[in-house]
Amino acid sequence: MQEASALTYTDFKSNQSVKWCPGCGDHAILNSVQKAMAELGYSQEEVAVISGIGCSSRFPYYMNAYGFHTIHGRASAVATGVKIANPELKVWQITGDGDALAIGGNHFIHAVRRNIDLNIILFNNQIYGLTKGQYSPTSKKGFVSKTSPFGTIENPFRPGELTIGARGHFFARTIDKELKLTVEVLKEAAKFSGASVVEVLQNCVIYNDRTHEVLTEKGFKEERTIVLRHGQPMLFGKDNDKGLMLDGLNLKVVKLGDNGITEKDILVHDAMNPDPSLHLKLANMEYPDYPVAMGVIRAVPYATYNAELVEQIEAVQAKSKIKSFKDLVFSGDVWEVK
Ligand SMILES: Cc1ncc(C[n+]2csc(CCOP(=O)(O)OP(=O)(O)O)c2C)c(N)n1
Ligand code: SF4
Ligand SMILES: [Mg+2]
Repeated sequence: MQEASALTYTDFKSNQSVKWCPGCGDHAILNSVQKAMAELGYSQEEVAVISGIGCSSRFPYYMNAYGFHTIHGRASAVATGVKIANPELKVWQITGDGDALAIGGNHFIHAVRRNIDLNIILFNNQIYGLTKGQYSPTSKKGFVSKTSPFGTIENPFRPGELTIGARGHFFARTIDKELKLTVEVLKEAAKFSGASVVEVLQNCVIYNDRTHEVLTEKGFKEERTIVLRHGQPMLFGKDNDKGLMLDGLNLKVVKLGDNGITEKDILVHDAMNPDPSLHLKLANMEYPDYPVAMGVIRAVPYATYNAELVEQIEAVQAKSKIKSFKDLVFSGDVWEVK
């Protein structure tokens, strides 16, 4: 894949006026996606952006590329069809926490399990934005909303846990405000062959403002998040003096220098390990017990459904008398081989 494009990010902007609320995190994600596509060397006609329904799902209107704003919860189903019908297309699926994990939960887990080559960007604002503030499957337990006036009494999905539990091979996390990291992660997801799920923590200024603020607060974000990079030690903190170690089967936060701990004792990130155990623990880390993991947590190469489907069709066709419809004749009410 070519890295430098003749196109710039503005070439991926459509002529539509962007209708998201001022200050919505979706604006930054749109810019990051456009920048990533330009840096990946994409041309507009090789990209299809498929969404469901939600504020985030308005995304295809704002992209100068092929696109389809489909129906609620069905982004994965339509994106699957698009990829299978034209495997050459680079298919980016845009979906919200409601669209992907409530009404579309079933389609989402099966697209992930099948490892269809899609770039699934999951906008997680922990709320239904478009329908004006109902709680979603990722809202924190106890969250007060129009549909939970006394607080929710259910545990939220954790998108990373769900993706890995559905036998997903790629999961990454980033946050709307961190444009550089988002572009980096989106490019990694695009280069990965298979279903890449990128959870983007997104702020809805109207119905769930500041829900992720604890992770972006100036002066604290380095203490409350850890950016994982394949092959690098799991270090974090303003002075890069904290790290992660294993304590039995659990992760433990340690400080370099305490009890003689040196960088050599710190875990090195292996995003390509097929064993999902450690990736699951990293994806599930929550503040304040742990820093929240950002970056590519899991990226394990594996056969894709779309490639295997093409191979299977070719293998069956090679042995079959039927090469095309021309080899068939309609006889009575059935098709028969000529
Ligand atoms: C079949 C169907 N059921 C319900 C709705 C109403 N509806 C539209 S968007 C939405 C939730 C959107 O939430 P999310 O996917 O998190 O997107 P956001 O607006 O937060 O970006 C719902 C329930 C619908 N459009 N179609
Ligand atoms: S309602 Fe929330 S998610 Fe929707 S556009 Fe406005 S700020 Fe963004
Ligand atoms: Mg939402």
